[in-house]
This record gives sequence, structure tokens and C-alpha cells, in this order.
Amino acid sequence: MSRKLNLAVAQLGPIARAESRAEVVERLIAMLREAAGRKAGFVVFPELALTTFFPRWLIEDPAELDGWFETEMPNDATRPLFDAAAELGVGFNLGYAELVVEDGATRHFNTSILVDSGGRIVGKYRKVHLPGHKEYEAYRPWQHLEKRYFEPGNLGFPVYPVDGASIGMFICNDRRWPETWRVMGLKGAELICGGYNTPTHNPPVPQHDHLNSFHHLLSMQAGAYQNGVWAAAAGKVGMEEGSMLLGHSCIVAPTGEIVAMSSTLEDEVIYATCDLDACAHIRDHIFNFALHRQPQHYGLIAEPAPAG
Ligand code: CDT
Repeated sequence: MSRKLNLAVAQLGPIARAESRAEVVERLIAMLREAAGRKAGFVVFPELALTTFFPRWLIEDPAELDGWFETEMPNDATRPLFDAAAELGVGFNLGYAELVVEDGATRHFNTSILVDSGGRIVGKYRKVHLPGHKEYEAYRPWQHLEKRYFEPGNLGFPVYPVDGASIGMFICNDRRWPETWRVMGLKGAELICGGYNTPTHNPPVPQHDHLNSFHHLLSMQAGAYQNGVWAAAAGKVGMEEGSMLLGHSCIVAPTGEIVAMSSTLEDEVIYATCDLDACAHIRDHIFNFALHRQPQHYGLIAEPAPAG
């Protein structure tokens, strides 16, 4: 008998700088309820889903900066979301900025979690591929200071069992990197999901601005097909504090076919019924890792980048 996951992707329209976590959580819960009404068992929410995309600003006051981070999860603002998940029996993937003390040091990560249908956190991932820059760059209309505010994740690319499905996570820029997908493919992921905040204008390469959606979908479709996994991406979309963020949240089958895509720049939920056993149609044949991979030739991929 085939295993079916009723999957939903809940994209968020813009979040204003002044919008509180509690207000955003209300929006998330409304979409969680809508998804539950459509019999979804798992919902994917965006990257940094609780606030506006604050790395677009240079924030020099450390206390002000830390105010964008969560020091515990769940916390007072997000607990209603976890309670709703347990009440409705729907799991979710949620991105947020994480401030944590580890080994005596204060650390900042761009993080996402997996929550099961009982409202329990069952998995965590910290973004590995941080885009952008460290220092203020005056020519940019908006900064992209992820490299300044976060350190690269230290958890690798884990895959977790969640209500009977094997699920791994990417966070935004990670989806462009084949290594992200392959590591989780090798771990047997059946669904790889995550959120994104992708400005439609990339100041260093404006000649590629018209290709933003193409590159997003290309990455999702290639990652899904080349690893025989279901793939889902939830955007923070629309005009946020003057910066336009890419739409086209999507669900992609292991064949690489797009089976659902958002059509607005607002809060919107899209759906697909995912046959998890369909992963094997790819993984037992064209991308049968055990039969066809030749890792003795791939060593360079895992070596540190050459200097300069
Ligand atoms: N949030 C995030 O990772 N955004 C990047 C923007 C790249 S351009 C600096 C992305 O890959 O979509």
C-alpha cells in the first residue's frame, strides 16, 4: 500500500517591521487551520517566518539586533502555534532567528524546526549556506547582511522521521546548492522542505533579476529529481518594507515536475498529495545511489575551497 502525505505550503505575504510576533503567529495559525480543513498533515512555513526580513538593514546596536532573535522555542509568542498544531493534528516546518548559548558562547543562527502532529519539536536545522555580505555596502538599496548576523549552521543536513515520513530541511540559499540535496538524499529523505526570502533585485548582478523565478524553480526541480525526493518551498513574498520578495512557492514531485505553485504575493496555502513511495521510482532506477554513484571521483566536492 502506498504511503501518502497530504502536504501544504503556506507562504506569507509581507511582514511589516512594526508587526509583532503575536500578529504573525495569528496569520500562521489561520493558514494552519485552513490546511487542516483541507486534510493536510504537514505544513511548510517560510524562512525567518516570525518577523520582517531584518538582514536588509544595518543594525549596529547589539541589543536591538538580538531583539530579532528567539531565545527559546516555543516561547510566549509562538506557543499558540504549537498548541494549534497539536489540536489539529498537523505538523509543520518553521524558520526563525535563533540566539543560543552553546559551550559558553552566545551564538546566532538562521534556524528551522520540524514539529510533529502532536506539537512536539522533533528536528532542527541551522542554515549552512549564508548569502550576502558582512559589511555595509552603500550602493545597495537594501543590505543582505546574513553573513554579519548569523554564523554557518553546525548541525549538518539532518533527516528526521516525522509522523512516518523522512524529512530534511533547507533554508533559502541552501536550495541552490546540489550538495544540500545530495547529502539528505543519501540519508534517505523523502521530503526536503524549507522557506525562503529572495529579493527580486540582487544588486551585484542586476542583469539576472529577470531570472529570479527561473533559478528558484530550476534549483527546486533539479534537487527533487536528482535525488528522487518530494520538495517544497514556502516564500515570504511581496513588497516588504520597500523590498520585493519572490513568489512562486511550490511543491515538486520526485520526477522534477511542479505539482503546485502559489499565484499571489499574499498569505496563500497550496497543496499536494505526495506518494512517498514514488521516491523509489527514481531512486531504484536512474538515481540508484548504491548502483550508480562513483564517489571515488567526487572527493574535490568535499574539500575546503581553494584560497583566493
Ligand atoms: N534568504 C536568502 O538566503 N536569500 C538568498 C538571496 C540571494 S541574493 C543575496 C537566496 O538565495 O534566495
